[in-house]
Amino acid sequence: HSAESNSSSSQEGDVLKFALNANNLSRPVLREIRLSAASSTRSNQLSVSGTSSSQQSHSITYSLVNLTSGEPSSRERRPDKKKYQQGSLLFDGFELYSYNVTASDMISLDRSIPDTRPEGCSQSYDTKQLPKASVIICFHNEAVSVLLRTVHSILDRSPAELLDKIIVVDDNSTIEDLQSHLVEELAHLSNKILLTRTSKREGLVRARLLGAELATSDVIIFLDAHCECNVGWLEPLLSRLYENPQKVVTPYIDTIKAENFQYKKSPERLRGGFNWRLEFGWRSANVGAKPGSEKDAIITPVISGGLFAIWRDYFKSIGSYDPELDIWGGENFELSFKTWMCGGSLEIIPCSRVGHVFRASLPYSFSKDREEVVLRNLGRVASVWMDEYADTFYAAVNMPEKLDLGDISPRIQLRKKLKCHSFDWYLKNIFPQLDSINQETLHYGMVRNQGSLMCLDVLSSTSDFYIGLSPCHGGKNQTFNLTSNKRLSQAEACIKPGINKQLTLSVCKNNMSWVYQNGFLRLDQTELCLTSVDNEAVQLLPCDFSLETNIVVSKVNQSPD
Ligand code: UD2
Ligand code: MN
Repeated sequence: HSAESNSSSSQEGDVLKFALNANNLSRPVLREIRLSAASSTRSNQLSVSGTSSSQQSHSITYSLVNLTSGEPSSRERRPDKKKYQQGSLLFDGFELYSYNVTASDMISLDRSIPDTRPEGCSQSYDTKQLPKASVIICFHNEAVSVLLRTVHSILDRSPAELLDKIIVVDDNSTIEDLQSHLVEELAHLSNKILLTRTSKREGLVRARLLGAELATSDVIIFLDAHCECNVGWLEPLLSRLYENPQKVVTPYIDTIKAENFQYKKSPERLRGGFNWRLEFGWRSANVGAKPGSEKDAIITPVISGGLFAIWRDYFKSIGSYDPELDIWGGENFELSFKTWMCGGSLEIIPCSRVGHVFRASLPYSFSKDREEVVLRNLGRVASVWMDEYADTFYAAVNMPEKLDLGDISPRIQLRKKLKCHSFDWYLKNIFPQLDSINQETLHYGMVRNQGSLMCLDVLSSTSDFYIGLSPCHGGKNQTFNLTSNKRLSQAEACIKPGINKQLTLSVCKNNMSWVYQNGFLRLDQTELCLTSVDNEAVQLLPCDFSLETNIVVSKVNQSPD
């Protein structure tokens, strides 16, 4: 794309303010670029490196408003932090959104995206018999073009007779102008759209609950504010729910890259999983399950949380969400555990594809300490739903004792009323793959070097894992499981001797037994112990029980100090 300057005096370093007119933006968006040597050419032609993953042609016109150097205009919605890169237009906006807002602004709101459905998905559905759905989108400080593209993709790719409303809940966004801009943009799009705003920041759970209350359709579907629904996304979800109203179904989530908004098909046959810290992760669906054809529904122990469809009545009947969950985190576990434990099921539908911008970090404020907010949410969920296994969660995260979970009695009541299975049942029947801490576990948690604040740590996570010491933090790489059958493991891998007296992590085999003796870890059948070298490296050296350098295992849930 190129733009022509009406001034002949532009030079390197000047800031060029311009209005960006993209398809379907009802008014131009003001942007700035700083001229670099490459761009301030004789003819004043700017070469602009833009990104367009669209297969559809669309025009972007830069109409030049002014050419000045100086402060950004007051209408600039971006924070004042400077993010310009010489020679590149793609100043991004990562601090505010954790995605490249400029790239999004340049792409048509109605772009076409690759049809990523596996073969055999394009069957037609009898839409007359399917329930109608309302889509609920909650957001806090999302970029207008990103949110609008989410809405456009729903309107463009849903059969009108199946779409009741699109309910957009602004969770008290603080970015100037966002609300008025949106009201204007959304109003003329469709009369199915309902925009509402919370009077204070509620967090995504209460914002969703508010959205759900405004819905009157049989089915509700939640989406994040940075999604794109793909062709035929809606019918397979509704058809599955029509067959069984006690299911929670999610589309198969493709990836929209945060750097350039490229839409990418995700690897096939993944489902949700988690570890003892209740951290969600994608796992292969073919482990411990009958391999299915690519288009078959995938049963999942847990959903990632943002994108799912559910009968409105069923959502209510299982107690929707715990309204005490704040800002972000935990609600996907609450919904997943109780769905399974109280008689329902969770499925991912590969024929329904929706792209989502996976962000490397959450850009918004948490009002309180972020880790505490998330831990409190997870603590509430664990305390209500995980029975005796809640202790394992507490041990794994080093739950601060002072953390007040608030009143959980209404949720305990709910669980009683629903007459649900135990968490033990869930683990045995739905997620037996969870690295099990059971009767075999002797110690779980950090392995701390006696007298220091250094802990055993898996220091490299590429092909070459090796074990060393680093300051104790209790994170994933410092969490080990010592079992009565003498395994010292992390997740599904075991610690074993490597080259040069070093230790590595690899597939568990019989010859890697450890004996925990007088606080020392000795390799079974040998006189070699885990030993710290300069409180930094870890080697397998002859045991010397008088040596202070030998490593002492700290007990479950013991904090570094
Ligand atoms: C994942 C889920 C997300 C949610 C979260 C756990 C997917 C793709 N995403 O995180 O939906 O389940 O895990 O809680 O499965 N928002 C508000 N108010 C807030 C904070 C966020 O409305 O105070 C909005 C936000 O603008 C977005 C949605 O909630 O539309 C989810 O937030 P996110 O995208 O930051 O979370 P994500 O995708 O990392
Ligand atoms: Mn998201």
